[in-house]
Amino acid sequence: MTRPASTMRAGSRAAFTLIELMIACAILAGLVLATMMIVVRSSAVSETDALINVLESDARRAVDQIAHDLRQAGETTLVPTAPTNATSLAFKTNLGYSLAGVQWGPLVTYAVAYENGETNNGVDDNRNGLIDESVVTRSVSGGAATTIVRYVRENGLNFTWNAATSTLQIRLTLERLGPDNRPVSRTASTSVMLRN
Ligand SMILES: [Ca+2]
Ligand SMILES: [Ca+2]
Repeated sequence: MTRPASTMRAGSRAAFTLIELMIACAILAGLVLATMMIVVRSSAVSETDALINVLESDARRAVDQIAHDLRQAGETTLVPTAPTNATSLAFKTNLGYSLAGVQWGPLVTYAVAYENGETNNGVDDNRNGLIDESVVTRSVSGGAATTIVRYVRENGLNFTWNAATSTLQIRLTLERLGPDNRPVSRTASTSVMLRN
């Protein structure tokens, strides 16, 4: 027994509609997936941008603080003298003049120290994703050291004397883990002309 032609047309039309529906669903799923990937990617990008802003701002603030101290420093008081890629620096600042000459202030020291739980061993001891990360400390006359900035890359603080221009270059590199667990670092630097 043969089915009427109208029934066959209706059946093929229904099958065609089902295929169309499946294709439409596949396209829709693809679009949703692509949109989700764009959202996730742009979210990671904006998190990285925010982290970069924090790193740049923290590095700049710390370098500016060190430079502020150094502007009144005496060239002859620098320890080490004429530093080249030194990771610490001590100096005295000029407090004024008397008959005896320059009145030097107490010894100010900027240095790096390993972050709490970190030791110098090439291993991430405190499990924060950063290896041998440090902090920059400031101390006066050998007193208690105050941390002025954290997340300093190992050996990320650097002082270099330029005798030709009587300037001291300060470089500081900070590093933290980004949203994709890859390290993001930023460096701030400045040169200070010593007045004394
Ligand atoms: Ca670590
Ligand atoms: Ca370590």
